[in-house]
Amino acid sequence: MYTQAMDVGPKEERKAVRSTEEAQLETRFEARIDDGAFIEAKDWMPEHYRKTLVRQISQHAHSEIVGMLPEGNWITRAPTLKRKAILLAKVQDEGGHGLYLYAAAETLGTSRDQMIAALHSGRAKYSSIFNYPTLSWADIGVIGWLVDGAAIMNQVPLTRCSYAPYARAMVRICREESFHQRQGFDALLVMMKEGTDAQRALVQDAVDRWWWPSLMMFGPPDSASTHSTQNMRWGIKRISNDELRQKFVDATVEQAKVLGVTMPDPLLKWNEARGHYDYGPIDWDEFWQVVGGFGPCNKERLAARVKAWDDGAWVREAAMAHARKRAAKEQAA
Ligand code: BYC
Repeated sequence: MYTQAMDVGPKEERKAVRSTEEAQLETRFEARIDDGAFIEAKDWMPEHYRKTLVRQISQHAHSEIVGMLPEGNWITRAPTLKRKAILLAKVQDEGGHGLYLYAAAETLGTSRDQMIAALHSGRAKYSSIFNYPTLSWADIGVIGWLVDGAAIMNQVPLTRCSYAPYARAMVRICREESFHQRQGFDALLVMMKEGTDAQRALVQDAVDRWWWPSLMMFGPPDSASTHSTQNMRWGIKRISNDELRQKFVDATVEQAKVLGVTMPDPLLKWNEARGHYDYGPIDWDEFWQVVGGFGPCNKERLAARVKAWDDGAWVREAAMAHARKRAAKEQAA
């Protein structure tokens, strides 16, 4: 230590001290993670942990906000007052989820404006699933059943994520997602059990179109998942992409039997030895196309978000003017 200090100038010396301190902080941080402790916003954390969380939480928030669009498209066309009220509440819930999640990401030192600019410029991702069109009323039921069902499967483990503000936001979000999944299943059950042949055909057609994209929601296979190893190590991710996908398949196939629909997969079969359903190959080329911006509705979704942001400029300006006026009044008092 001594000789090193004599060899280097004051600047290098400070750097060496800082990096030793940082190494100690990192060791302490890793030990806390190993103990299963939660990390709070003001705790020290490695820069890579912070960046990873901002990436995931902001992408999650964007998914909730963009996810309002395919369902919002059907609010004016819901078949009954009851279904309309339920759908309105669900879409509003998604907006609320986006806001909790932006707030959780802000605790990591990134502003909401920065996150939204990243979405609008196409730099930030959002879930692939929201780039598919909602063609009939049955799609709304299927989104609740399959898309919210997949979301819950992925999000329940996030209530135990090592970053406490994200974990806390997920508790409330998961409760609301359960209601979303049930309302979707209920809407489909009514169509299947009390509906006409034409309505039953609409449900089957929607299941045929949404099944594979729902399986893609869990992300690439573990072998191609760039972030999984580090995220599992840090306790951000608790269960792998493939394991969650399998749990979702096992749960959903049983529910499909109750509904009386079939999944569009001839290879779907119970495997006694594994104790799980086997399923056919997922078209990962389609997934990467959609993630890369070339899905059926990517351009439309982003354009709708940018337009909503531009149309809302006057509200933001008015809120800022009001805040300035209040601050000036308080200062004068
Ligand atoms: N779509 O290394 P991987 C909802 C990206 S909204 C697009 O496995 P990770 C709802 C991934 O970002 C539900 N991109 O990543 C709302 C990465 O790219 P970058 C949204 C995807 O993070 C309204 C690359 O592929 N849920 O519930 O370890 C109505 C490699 O992947 C997708 C969440 O956001 C995808 N599907 O694992 C109804 C949950 N999958 O960033 C419902 C929180 C992967 O390096 N997020 N990519 O450029 C997560 O749990 C994880 O981020 C993921 C991916 C499991 C999604």
